Amino acid sequence: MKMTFRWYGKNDKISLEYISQIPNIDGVVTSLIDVAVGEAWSLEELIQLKKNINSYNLNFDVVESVNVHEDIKMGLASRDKYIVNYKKTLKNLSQIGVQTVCYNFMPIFDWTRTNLSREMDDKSTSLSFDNEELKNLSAKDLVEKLRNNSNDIEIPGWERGRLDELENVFKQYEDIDEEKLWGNLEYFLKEIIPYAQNHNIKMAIHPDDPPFSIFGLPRIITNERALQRVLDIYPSISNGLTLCTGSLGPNKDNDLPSMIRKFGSANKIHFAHIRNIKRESDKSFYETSHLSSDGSLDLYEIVLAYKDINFQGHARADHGRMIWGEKGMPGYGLYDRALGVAYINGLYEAVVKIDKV
Ligand code: CS2
Ligand code: MN
Repeated sequence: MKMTFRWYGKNDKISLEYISQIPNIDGVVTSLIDVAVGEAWSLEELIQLKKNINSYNLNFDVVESVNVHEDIKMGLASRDKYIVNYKKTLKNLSQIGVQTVCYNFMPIFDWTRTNLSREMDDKSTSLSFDNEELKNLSAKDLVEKLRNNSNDIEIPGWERGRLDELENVFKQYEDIDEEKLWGNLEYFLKEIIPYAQNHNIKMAIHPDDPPFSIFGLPRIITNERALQRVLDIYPSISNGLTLCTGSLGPNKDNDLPSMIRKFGSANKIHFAHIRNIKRESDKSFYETSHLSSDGSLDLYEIVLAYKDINFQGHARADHGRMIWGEKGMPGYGLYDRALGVAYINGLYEAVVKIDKV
């Protein structure tokens, strides 16, 4: 398992130097954050970015994310031009040696929470999702609420331009049900996967977060059956998964260690996101520290499953809380994610060594 850390490029307050000081960090995962969704990423900028990352002795093997333009998700005629751009980006990424590209297929909203700074008993703050609260909010209310709640930081996946068009986009989704969305994903994969394979890039779809419909929008990448369906659309080494425990975890029926064993032993997990959440009532949850006893997921069992399949891919500690007075990008501060890495390192060392006793 190669341990990585998500870094938001020059907009990130966390420096590459700090990241390089976290024990066992192999590299960062990042993206060209300022390029609008749907535009091709330039080779020159990628070369610069890689140089900068490498100068801190960090690798740049994984991109998170090359986002998919809404027109592709909606299946509009204009999708073909965005697919052409997507391929250009993949080609340029392959030229700088990127191996894995994480992406998602969530309509309109990327990861969604109702509170970006819920205060815990110990005064740390955390991201949370309250399904009852969501029922009383319109999509627009939620966008406003989160914008006022994000320390003035533009949250990736929630970029202004795209969300300002909200009503319009919602209207366009009115006649897109789950099966239509599957069809649009199929169209995208049949174009992209063979191209990625020719360029030695592994695509890794990120599950929907949370793994159920919100605001009546279809969400399809939610469980084991769905992940298998993605893989069956175009079987290829380049058609794989980002197994995100925190995104799949709010649904208690998702047995994560068993999914890791199943998809991992078939060589389909290209990127592992490891974090914990605490389930509250049905469909409500909050993000906890990574520690098993703090949340609903057993991180020991999860890491053990990765050891059992001899996982050689990239992993990262996913979101963290805000602790020690840090004011950072929601979910993406330094301290708690670094604690997460240290904890995963410890679990990994233990499960490997105990095996040899
Ligand atoms: C989230 C997402 O769970 C997560 O990792 O922070 O933003 C995720 O990075 C994207 O949806 C992947 O495309
Ligand atoms: Mn994730």
